[in-house]
Formats: sequence, C-alpha cells, structure tokens
Amino acid sequence: SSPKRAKLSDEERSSVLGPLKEAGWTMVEGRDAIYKEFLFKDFNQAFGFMTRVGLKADKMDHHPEWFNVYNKVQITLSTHDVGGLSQRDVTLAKFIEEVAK
Ligand code: HBI
Repeated sequence: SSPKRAKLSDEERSSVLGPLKEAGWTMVEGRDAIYKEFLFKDFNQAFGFMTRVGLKADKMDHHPEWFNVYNKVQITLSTHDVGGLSQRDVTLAKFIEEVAK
C-alpha cells in the first residue's frame, strides 16, 4: 500500500472508501476529499465529540476541516500535503466513526 503520506491509489480507494461510504461519508465535489455531517443531542455532546477527535487529530498531526453550530458537526477530511486523500484520512475517519457511536 502507498506510504502514509502518499495519495490513495485507485485500488486502495475501492477497498478503503467502501465502508466509509456505507457509514455516510461522501466524496466532496471538485476535491479529492470526504465529507460527513454529524448530529448530536446538543452542543455539549457535539463539543465532547470534537474534543476527542481534536486530541486524536493533534496526536496524528492530521487535522480535520470542520464546522460546528450547536449540535451539528460537519467534517471534511483531506491531506493538504498530498492534495488529496491519504491513508491518514481513512485512519481519522475510522476513529471519528468510533467516537460518534
Ligand atoms: N492535516 N488534514 C491535514 N493535512 C495535512 O497535510 C496536515 C495536517 N496537519 C498537519 C500537517 N499536515 C503538518 O504536518 C504539515 O503541514 C507539515
């Protein structure tokens, strides 16, 4: 598989993006990036989610592009270094799915 910081290859995409799409992630129009909107009970839950994801992102040195208003968190993942999706985005998306449960 391609190194952490390389763009996902076509065959990697067909295997790793499937499960994420099933979980509700979509490709971003005009960008090599994935997007998902999360809704929580209230701001407190949303912010707790963002705190856990934020700490993981900082530990990974791989940060989401995200927007929050009240109980809604919109997340876009892409790797600026390579100008598109890398394994790091997949790793972070999987972590986000676990935390959002
Ligand atoms: N986060 N999503 C994302 N993409 C990056 O390329 C990235 C990052 N966080 C930190 C980071 N790169 C730095 O390590 C580099 O800009 C040096």
